[in-house]
Amino acid sequence: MADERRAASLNGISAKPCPVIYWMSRDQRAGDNWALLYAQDAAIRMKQPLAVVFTLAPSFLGAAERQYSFMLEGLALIESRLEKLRIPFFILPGNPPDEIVKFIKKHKAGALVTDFSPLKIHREWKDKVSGRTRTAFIEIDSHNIVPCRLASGKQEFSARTLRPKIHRLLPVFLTPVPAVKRHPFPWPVKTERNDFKMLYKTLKSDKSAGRITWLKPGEEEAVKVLKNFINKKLNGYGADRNNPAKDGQSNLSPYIHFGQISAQRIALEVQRAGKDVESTESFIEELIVRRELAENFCFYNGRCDSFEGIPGWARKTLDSRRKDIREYIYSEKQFENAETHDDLWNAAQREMVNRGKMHGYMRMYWAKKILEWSRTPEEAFSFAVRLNDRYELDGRDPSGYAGIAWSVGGLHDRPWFKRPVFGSVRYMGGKSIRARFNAETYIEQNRN
Ligand code: FAD
Ligand code: FO1
Repeated sequence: MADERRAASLNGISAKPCPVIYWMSRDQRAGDNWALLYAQDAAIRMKQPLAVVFTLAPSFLGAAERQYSFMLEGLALIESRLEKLRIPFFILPGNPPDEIVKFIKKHKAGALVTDFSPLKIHREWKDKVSGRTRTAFIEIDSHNIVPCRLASGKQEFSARTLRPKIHRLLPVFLTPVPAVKRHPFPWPVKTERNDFKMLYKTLKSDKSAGRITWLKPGEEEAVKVLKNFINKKLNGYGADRNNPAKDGQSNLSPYIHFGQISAQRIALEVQRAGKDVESTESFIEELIVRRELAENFCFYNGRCDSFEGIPGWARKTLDSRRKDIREYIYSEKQFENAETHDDLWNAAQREMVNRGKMHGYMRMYWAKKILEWSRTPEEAFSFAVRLNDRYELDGRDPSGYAGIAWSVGGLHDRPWFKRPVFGSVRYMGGKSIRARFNAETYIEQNRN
């Protein structure tokens, strides 16, 4: 059964008994998908066919070949899964709002269902669609365990303020997701399979940040990575997750970012496994509270991807430090080429460029040093966003924007002792971080 509590009507129009379309964007999976379930329920109730549409933008927030190929390979696998469920899957290249409007008009859709995203770009797409059609348009939060709108009605101050709100609602929302059925009302015309060769040709993505091969895309691979994490790493997560020289994290963020696995499924499997209590709690805190705090930030703060989005106190303290002498100043190119004086920072940058995924602990150090070694905090923020979004497989995500805003702009944090350049934004020093783990091993692992 669909879950009405996850739904928000985007135009107040009621569904009509005509075909139902699920416009998939962020939750790229056939299983554990509340938006697909909602669309199927509506279609079955009205005895109508159902189709899934993905609109493929030629460029998307600086995404490069590595992210597009991870996404398209995942979409190819969804096509096969949906085919077995008698649900056609159309991938339409072009400008997303234009393409979806043409599609719903052509097929005289009775309802358009889409997934939730807090990002401005998706909200702009949706506003354009709402303005151009009279078809019922419903958004379903299938990405968050506690739907973002219900978790809180405002931008939260910190994890401390969101945590109790999330935990209060977890027993209501952290439940197994029903399976999608074989659809009883077939699509009226026979559909061709998507031509992925042609689709690749429509992209204007940067080819120099090439494919990543150590992580394989898709729903099934995501489940394998989850199982491997539960069996081999979860017991040690509490101790190992902050050790960049160890492979102690789950590596699930690229799958979560593209929606190839749901956070809900991950949380349920991790809890069911009954592993070390402290490690399980620490993982759940990251997966649910920290991740959903980032969603809350981007949903209620339209400038989450820029310096303008940081809290007032941090802007003030950084403003007061504009004239401080920077011991080193690097250009974006020098950062990109890992040409700083700091071999630990360079190793982190190389890890991101070569593997498409920098260790979580190093991401904080990496962004804080960009602030320390840039001309202005605005420049630092935009360098960090551009590099993160170009090279990280999980980039272009609320968690990335919140992570950068935390590091550069004190978001969700409190004022610390005053220092040059940082003011009272929390500082991270090379010496103290090197003392926490075997930095030489990490540098060696990421030498080239
Ligand atoms: P695990 O430690 O196994 O955690 C499991 C899941 O919990 C993650 O997949 C993620 O969904 C969530 N999570 C963990 N840490 C955080 C966090 N600090 N904030 C929010 N959610 C978290 N995350 C992204 O998904 N995309 C990004 O582009 C991104 N950029 C970041 C940039 C900076 C400067 C910082 C400080 C953090 C960034 N993060 C980003 C957050 C975090 O570092 C990654 O989510 C994590 O390292 C992903 O690896 P994992 O899945 O192996 O993590
Ligand atoms: N979503 C779409 O609906 N269409 C796209 O063409 C598209 C491209 C894309 C490329 C890289 C990437 O990281 C994400 C991309 N997404 C696209 C969206 C994505 O699934 C997420 O919704 C957002 O990045 C928010 O997390």
